[in-house]
Amino acid sequence: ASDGATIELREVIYEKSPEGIARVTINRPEKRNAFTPRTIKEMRWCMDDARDDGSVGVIVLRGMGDLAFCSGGDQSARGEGGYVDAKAGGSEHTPRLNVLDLQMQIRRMPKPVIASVAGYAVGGGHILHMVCDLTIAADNAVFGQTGPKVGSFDAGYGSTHMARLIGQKKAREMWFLARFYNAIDALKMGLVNTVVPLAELETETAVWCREILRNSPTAIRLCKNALNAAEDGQAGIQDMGGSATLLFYQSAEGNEGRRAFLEGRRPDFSKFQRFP
Ligand code: 2NE
Repeated sequence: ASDGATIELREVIYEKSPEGIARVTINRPEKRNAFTPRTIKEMRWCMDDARDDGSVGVIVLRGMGDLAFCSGGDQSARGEGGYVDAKAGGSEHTPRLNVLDLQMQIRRMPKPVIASVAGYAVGGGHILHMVCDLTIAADNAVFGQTGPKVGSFDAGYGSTHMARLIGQKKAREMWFLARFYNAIDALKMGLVNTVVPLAELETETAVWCREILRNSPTAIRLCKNALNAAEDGQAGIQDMGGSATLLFYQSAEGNEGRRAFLEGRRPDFSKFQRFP
């Protein structure tokens, strides 16, 4: 991670390939890959590492096994006030909904994040795939929100981004009725990018990653910024602004200001063109 701190990964598997693909796998198949605060903490660490590692160009998010991508928050870890870690003590015993932080982290990741979905992507797991930039679904994938059945909801991206993806009527249907939808339904609704046979999910995901890796990382970063900014308001503009500053810092004009300050002279910006 950026601060050099490491974490023991117990509920997540993190792998990086030499070609630039980082893979984050939720590893709780016995619970259909439901997440606890600990799972999310580990996923956030992996995302941080993938962001900071310049050799990583694409991140794949997936679940262990063929039965589930993620079944949302672990209901057995949900106490009276929210999700807590089992046998946790101290601050870890505090109820928290840190999956919202992970959603924002994926959204702000300056590299594409691809959800590779086999089996169930439901509840908070459905929202995780929605906030990913692309979703590749296996033909056994099942999508849906279960919150209204178990006394939960996501009134953030889980609702508003969904409406952007599939439209207001369909989003209301998904939340109010809490039905499940198969992969073909999801493709028709615009929830996923493609559907492939389960046996081909891993190879097809790699094909998409490699195609992205051949393209300009800066162009992709700015496109992601722009697509987010239309929806994310000031936070989206800040993210896009950060990318603009990053580029400006690499320019001669940006460096003239820095150098002049360090050299104790007036900056000379006269040599820089004012583009039409
Ligand atoms: C995912 C689904 C549809 C799978 O059904 P099935 O029949 O394939 O498996 P089964 O037998 O239900 O589940 C296998 C094991 O996984 C556990 C089950 O309890 C079962 O355990 P055992 O009986 O073998 O001991 N399991 C599955 N999902 C779990 C979960 N989320 N928490 C704890 N244990 C889970 C079916 O299992 C299902 O409907 N699961 C519940 C989905 C759900 O309601 N998720 C929470 C929604 S709320 C949420 O995620 C959320 C939010 O709405 C807003 C913000 C943040 C989070």
